[in-house]
Amino acid sequence: MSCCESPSNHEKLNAWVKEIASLTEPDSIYWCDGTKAEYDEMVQSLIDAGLATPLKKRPNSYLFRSDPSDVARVESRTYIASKSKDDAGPTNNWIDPKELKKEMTALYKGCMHGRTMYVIPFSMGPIGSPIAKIGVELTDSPYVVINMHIMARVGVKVLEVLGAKGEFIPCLHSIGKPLLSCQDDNGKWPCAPIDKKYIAHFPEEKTIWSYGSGYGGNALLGKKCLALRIASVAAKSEGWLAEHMLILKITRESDNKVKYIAAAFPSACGKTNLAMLVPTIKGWKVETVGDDIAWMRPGKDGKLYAINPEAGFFGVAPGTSMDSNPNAMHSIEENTIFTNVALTEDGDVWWEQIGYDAPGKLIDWHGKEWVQDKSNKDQAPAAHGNSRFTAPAKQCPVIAPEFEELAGVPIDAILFGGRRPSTIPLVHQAKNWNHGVFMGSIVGSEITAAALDLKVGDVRRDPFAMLPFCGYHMGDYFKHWIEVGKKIPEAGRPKIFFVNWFRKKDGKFAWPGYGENSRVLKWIFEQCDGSGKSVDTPIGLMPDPANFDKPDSVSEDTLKEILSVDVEGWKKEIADIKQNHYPKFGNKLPKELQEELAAIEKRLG
Ligand code: GTP
Ligand code: SPV
Ligand code: MN
Repeated sequence: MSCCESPSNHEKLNAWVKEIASLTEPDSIYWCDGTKAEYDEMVQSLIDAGLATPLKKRPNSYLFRSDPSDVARVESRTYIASKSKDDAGPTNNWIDPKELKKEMTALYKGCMHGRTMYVIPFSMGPIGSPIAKIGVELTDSPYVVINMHIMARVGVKVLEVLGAKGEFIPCLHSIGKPLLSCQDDNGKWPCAPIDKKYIAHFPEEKTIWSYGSGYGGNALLGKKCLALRIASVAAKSEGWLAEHMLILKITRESDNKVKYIAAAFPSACGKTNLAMLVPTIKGWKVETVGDDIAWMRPGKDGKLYAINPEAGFFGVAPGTSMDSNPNAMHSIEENTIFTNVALTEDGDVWWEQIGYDAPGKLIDWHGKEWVQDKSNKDQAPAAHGNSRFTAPAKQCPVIAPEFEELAGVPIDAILFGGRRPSTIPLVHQAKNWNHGVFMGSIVGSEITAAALDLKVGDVRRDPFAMLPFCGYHMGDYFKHWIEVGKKIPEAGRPKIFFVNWFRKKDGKFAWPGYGENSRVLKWIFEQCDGSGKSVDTPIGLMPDPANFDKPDSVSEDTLKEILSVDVEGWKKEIADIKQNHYPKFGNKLPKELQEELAAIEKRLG
């Protein structure tokens, strides 16, 4: 593999590739064609370099172990470098773009010594879809290339659609570890230390510069950087929504009626699981359209249409089992990349809560021998908390045919949620669109291992599950949601709900979650259908516990508790929003949200 010649006649693209090559000084340039042969060749070079371990038990699947400094997104090193600080808003890190470019250019200088620079043309969204966007990632990481093969549509077809003049989003990436002559990586994951990592976005130029990390959203630039941070800026000016949402299709088999649901939960809070859910109640079917990102646009028929811009799943491994998520387990049987999970002696993967004990001695995510000790509650986990699988979406047994639908699917319901041990009930429904926007704006959740530099377990506000992903001022983002609602006629406007699978009672989850969440989806379906029954409460509409389809494992008392309004808890919630959350947005906080806050405060008495 060494096709240095550009296969593209796009002058701007070719000039940019040349410019970056002369800055970063790679040994060679390679234009990716997206073929299986290319994938296999790249994997072989990673095996030869001691960075990938083939898994005997899973065809065409490989294990990678990253550096301990490079296991998740790093929010403190993620920047929105808009010209004005105010455009980035109070929730983003901001640096003046000129200053940041100067700083990063110095780091990029010669940073690809001893490496190949790969040119990855990719499409977010089905190739040729009017909603899709094209990006080109330049990277010195073959691990990134193979992941991008799975997560996006990559290759020559994209260059064909791009043509000579098409628009593309330049995405520059380096792991930030140049090699001196005769050096190699010695089988160690190459990256830069944390204080040299940068995940930078230039929203006015629609450009992404990432340096120093090879992991997940820091490095697979089509995902959080392009499809959320940069896309959210484009969406604001073009009248659509780029969201951290799964998309699912639910069918009531008795009459084959279908609803499409989009749901925003913060990182590692259950999107992949809900998207692939196997209902525990008879007569219902759930299929997956997407598990992490949704792009939604008002359609000509007055409905809101959503596509999943991705082509694969970059899913959380721990907690995934045949019990909790069999469809994910089937999706990762072959052609899958695993990162930071544990390795078994017979060449398979293992992680915490995979559903069975560790089969003998393992190699943990640090590369060290690990023997399970169930008597030691403090034993360090064998798989990192943010260890992940990368698998093609088409391998999911319940992938919906609409996954490839160029126009997307019409959304009936939008859900917000997070990990809230108290206060927030199992489910409640917004009275109208603006009340729903209020719900999105107050989402809070316990922090998970999906970000490296935050304290796991602390509850923080994560509006719309977009706190780390909104590319502009969050107050303007709230306003944009209100405006989009106005563009959709009432009849087509999705209904908005707030769910919480994570309420705790006596230190344990009060609700069984996973497949049992189908009972909540059924209520939501019926609310959208007009056939549902609900009670009006100060916080919104809720099911009556007396006629809610309850699982046997939940007592009537517990159900009542999680389906009632905790008035005192909500008063504290409202006080916190008033004193600590909403003031952050200053005069950019839409008056509609102030009004919703005042109204709920009044209703609570
Ligand atoms: P990102 O990929 O980081 O955006 O995460 P995600 O929102 O897709 O989260 P995912 O579905 O991968 O779930 C993360 C963790 O939450 C896993 O360990 C799951 O087992 C666990 N989880 C998911 N759904 C439920 C649920 O309904 N109840 C409980 N208790 N845990 C759940
Ligand atoms: C998340 O953190 O929400 C993820 C994983 O989906 S990453 O792609 O690394 O951002
Ligand atoms: Mn995510």
